[in-house]
Amino acid sequence: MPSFEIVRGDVTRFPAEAIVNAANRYLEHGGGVAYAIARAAAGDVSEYIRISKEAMREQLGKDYIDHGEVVVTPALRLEKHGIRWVIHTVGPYCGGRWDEDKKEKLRRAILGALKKAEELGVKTIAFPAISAGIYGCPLEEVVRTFAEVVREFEKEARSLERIYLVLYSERDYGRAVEVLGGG
Ligand code: AR6
Repeated sequence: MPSFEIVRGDVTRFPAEAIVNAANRYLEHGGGVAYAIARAAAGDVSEYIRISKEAMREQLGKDYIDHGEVVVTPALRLEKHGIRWVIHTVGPYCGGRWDEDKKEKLRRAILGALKKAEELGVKTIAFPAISAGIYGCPLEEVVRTFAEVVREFEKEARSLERIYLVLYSERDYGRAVEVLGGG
């Protein structure tokens, strides 16, 4: 069964075979962790947007992603950290609110990325706190949902050995550890 660990760090340089991007449905990596990943991977953000949109057309046959669907792009320059793939997934927009519908959308976004990681046969995957930034979902609820989905997924896991939730700020890291009762 894979372990679930909460760590403080920068997902663009986290040594996991697959990292997850908190994307929007058009893969326009305009801000937040999406922009950081695109810039670190390709140097030029618009180039990584082009690569992402092309991958989306090939993999999904359309030009947008629904919650639960994912698109995979190569890690390019991130390979120097041992990263092989970027898995793009789309969490809910909350704007400070939280309810069952948002939770279900986040659940699907996380699960979609975990399933794709299994398909890719990777051992390690690192997630940012999807939807807890620009999309305004409460961090505590996001962390709680991660823990639940990972627990639910554990039985299905074959190749995955370690699942990381990477918190960017010390403060968010502290809050996340507290949610899970001391980490
Ligand atoms: N490593 C790890 N976590 C990070 C990093 C990093 N380098 N940079 C930011 N975070 P956000 P969302 C954290 O806003 O809420 C984009 O424009 C950040 O502190 O990146 O899902 C997309 O294109 C926060 O906790 O994603 C979408 O339009 C978490 O990552 C929209 O933002 C997620 O914050 C998606 O919004």
